[in-house]
Amino acid sequence: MFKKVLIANRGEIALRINRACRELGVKTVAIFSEPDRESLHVRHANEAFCVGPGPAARSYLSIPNIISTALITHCDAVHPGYGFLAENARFAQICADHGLAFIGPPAEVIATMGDKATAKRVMREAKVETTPGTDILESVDKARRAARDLGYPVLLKATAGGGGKGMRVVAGPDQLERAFNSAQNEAEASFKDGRLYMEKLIVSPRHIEVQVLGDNFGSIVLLGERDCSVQKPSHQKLIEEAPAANLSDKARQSLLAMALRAAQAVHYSNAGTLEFLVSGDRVYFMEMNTRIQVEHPVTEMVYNIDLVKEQIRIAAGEPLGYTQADLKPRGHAIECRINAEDASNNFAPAAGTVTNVVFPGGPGIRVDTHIYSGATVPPYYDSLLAKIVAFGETREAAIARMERALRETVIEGVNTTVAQCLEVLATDAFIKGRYTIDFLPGLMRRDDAA
Ligand code: MV4
Repeated sequence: MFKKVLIANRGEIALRINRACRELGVKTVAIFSEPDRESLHVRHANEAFCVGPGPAARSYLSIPNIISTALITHCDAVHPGYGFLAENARFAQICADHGLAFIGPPAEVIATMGDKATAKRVMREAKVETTPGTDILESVDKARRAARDLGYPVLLKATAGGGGKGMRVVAGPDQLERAFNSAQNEAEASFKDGRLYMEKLIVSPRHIEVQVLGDNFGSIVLLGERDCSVQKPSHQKLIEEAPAANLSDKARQSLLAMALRAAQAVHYSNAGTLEFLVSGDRVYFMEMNTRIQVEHPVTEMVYNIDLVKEQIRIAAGEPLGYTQADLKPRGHAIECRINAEDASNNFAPAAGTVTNVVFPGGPGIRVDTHIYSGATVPPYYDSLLAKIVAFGETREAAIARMERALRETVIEGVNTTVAQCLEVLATDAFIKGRYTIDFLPGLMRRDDAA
């Protein structure tokens, strides 16, 4: 096992990683930016070092500052968390080149999955069904022909993208050129890579993802699915649950079979997530995320497993020590993301000081947060304040518990998503477990009109 891990992140996930390390008897080194000096992740770590000013490019994304901190403090591994450098193949390779174990898959796997068009090609070759579409399109002309073949509506996507950046729905041929140019410009500006590919638009699918764990000896297990369809128009997830409600046996079987084939095809190791679009019984591979995800706690609750500890053990060279048959889910878990946001500014992420906070507790409730009364929310980073997770023996019990927990929650000083979460939990579509990716934008539009 490692002796000391550098946690290359901030916020709740830095705390989460610190907890896993402590329980494994591993020492921790936190890094922080100047505005994060008073953060909980700094206080809880064995050592902590400032790596730069507020803007992430000069602190949490500064590879030289992070690597030199890890080397000076004699760390033997780096946990990147999610966001920031978590899916940066160059960072993973630089860690390896400096004798630091990167707690994640190998750099080549990150690079392959990070290029979305390449990832789809690899999956098609592995006989995993992907959304019908093209490889990279070199010109508007090629895009026009491809759209005619696929049939409108189509979707242009950035190969360097994911998460919706550089993505455009094209309803008909008259919109194609404009959409192509604006998607290309956005991708070029965001990723310095303007290359686009095209897919047939799947109308009103569910977004369901599968958690995988692979060790360095070729063993791969699946930890079921999460339904992440409750997302804002900005593609920010609001509520996730495990297992997915009302998933047909047929859809679940193809989802899991495809996830296993996909993970095996790239010899996946460490924790990863395969994202699928599900429409009726049809399942299409969309992307693979080569990191621990924000919503990992819902899987932890139903599988009674610590995914972050598993990540660390795997990176330290330990075998999984269990097989698929040993993994049996139980009950139901729901996560609500509590973000700071400005309701008067189109729910944009907000900064400020949390003047008073009381988080919920009691049976079946888990709260992952770095927030305390007096904590500041700097403007530089994503505005996740807390994840409230409710477990129940049934979906109904989990919903009731979540509602109870949200009503116990007090957060003063910044506006949050607590009310939005409560609103979703009260809808017929959510209660019945019959919702798709169009559900939340629809709910929000009705709000705007009111
Ligand atoms: C799609 C799609 C429909 N058809 N691809 C959104 C983010 C990026 N990861 C891919 N996304 C989508 N790809 C095809 N062929 C719909 C979406 C999509 C979406 C996916 C998951 C969750 C929420 C979403 C909201 C809007 C669009």
